[in-house]
Order: sequence, then C-alpha cells, then structure tokens
Amino acid sequence: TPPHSQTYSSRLSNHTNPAARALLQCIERKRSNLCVSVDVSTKARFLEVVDAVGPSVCLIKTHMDILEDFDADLLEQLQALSKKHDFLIFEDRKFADIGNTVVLQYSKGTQRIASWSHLTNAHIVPGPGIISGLASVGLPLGRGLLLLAEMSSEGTLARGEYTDAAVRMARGAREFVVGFIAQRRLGEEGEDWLILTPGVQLGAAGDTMGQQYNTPSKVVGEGADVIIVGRGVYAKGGKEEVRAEAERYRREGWAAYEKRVGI
Ligand code: S5P
Repeated sequence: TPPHSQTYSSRLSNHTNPAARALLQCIERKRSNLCVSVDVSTKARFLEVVDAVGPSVCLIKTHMDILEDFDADLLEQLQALSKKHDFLIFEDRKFADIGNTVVLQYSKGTQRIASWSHLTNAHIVPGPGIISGLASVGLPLGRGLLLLAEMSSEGTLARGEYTDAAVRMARGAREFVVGFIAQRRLGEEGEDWLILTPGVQLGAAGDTMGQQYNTPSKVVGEGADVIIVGRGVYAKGGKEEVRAEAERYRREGWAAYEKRVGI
C-alpha cells in the first residue's frame, strides 16, 4: 500500500530520521495532523497563541526572525510549552544559500536554530550543497529537513520540473530529508515522504498578497500528512477563541485523514 492509504503509525517503519519518527508518533498520540504557524511579532502574543493551541497540535511552526523582542527566554518558554503540550517545533527559515553559509545560519547567530528546532526547511535553488551543509549540522542532533517542492502562492515558480527536481534531490539525502512542503502527495509508490501543506483555511480563498487557501479536507485528500494553518487559527482574537479554532482545524484534519485511509 502507498503511504497515502497507510496509517501514521504503520508508516513509522518507513522512517529512520528521529524527527520524522517523533512527529509520526506525536500525530498518533494526539490524534492531530495540525501544525499551527504562529506568525506574530511579540513574545507575549506568541507564547499566548502557542499555549492556547498546544493541546490541539502535533507541530508548532515558527518564523523566529519576526519576533521584535526575541530572547533566550522565549526559546526556553517555547521548549517548556513543547513538553507541557507534547508537540514538535518547526522553524520555517526557508534556507536558500550555499552550504557554507547555511551551516552558519542554522547553527550560529542569535537564534541557533538547530539547537531547538526539530524540523526546518530549505529551497532547492542552490543545488544539493544546501542539503549537505544543513545535514552536517542537523543530522548529529537528530533533526530533519523539508524541501520546498511547491508553494501555495499565486504565480509560484516551484512547479512542474522544479518540483520533480526537489524529489530527486531529496532521494540523494534520505536520512536527513524527511519530506516536502507541497500541495499534494509527491514521490513514487514505494517511497514515503512526509507532506506538509500550507495555504489551508476554512472559509477564505486567499489574502491580498497572493496566498491561496484550500480546506483541510481538500489538501489531506490530495496527500497532505500535516496541515499548516496560520491566520485561520490565530487571527480570531483572544486565547479562548484561538484555542477553539485550533481544535476545530484538528478535528477537520483528523476526519479527513480517517477518510483517506479508510478507518
Ligand atoms: O508555500 C508555502 C510555504 C510556506 S512554509 N506557503 C506558505 O504560506 N508557507 C508558510 O505558511 C507562510 O510563510 C506562513 O507562515 C504560513 C501560512 O500562513 P497563513 O496565515 O496564510 O495560513
């Protein structure tokens, strides 16, 4: 059976990367294939949203470089919430430089991404050196990498042959590259890549800057293993509303998964 029709737990045996395995296990444990993208710019709001959505998610996606008051304490508190609520962390840094530079960006600077982020992602534009650079830092720490094979935005160049090239590049680094940011299942039948899909919202077609939305049931039906929802969850307001929205997306995403695998 292709991964598309397998349960998350049965797919564990297809994965050796520690971050991929931890994610699959967390998804099953919490019955959640929801990742919330917390794209807010203050520490207080960030921690409020993470604490609110924590019970409903398998993964929190961050853009740590948009926090105005970023500090070491924020990372400590995020890691404490990750233990309290049982979720993994994905820094959406979209690395896109030569190997030597991404090694520095991933391991050093003020954020030391590799030290706290289980998953991160990269564009394939530079060629395979970006993967070997990131792997030299991430593999010893048990981290995993997602390649951007497709994007959700209107007019994206990441399609067709570009997407195929991303899959080929992933095949060359199977222990570290665990899957793709994509809009649908990628790879051949015998391959098991984790597909994480952004551009998900209920009741909106897009924003004013090219973002395009599909529903959880649509994208999970197309092969998404994890749905990534940002403004659909946190734009609603206070902590209780945000918590309720996250739970609504968790239920939708899980129902779509059960339908896909037929359980
Ligand atoms: O193709 C993509 C890839 C990513 S990682 N399209 C995206 O929107 N993203 C990210 O997902 C984007 O950077 C943002 O953090 C999130 C979508 O946010 P939303 O508010 O539109 O749901």
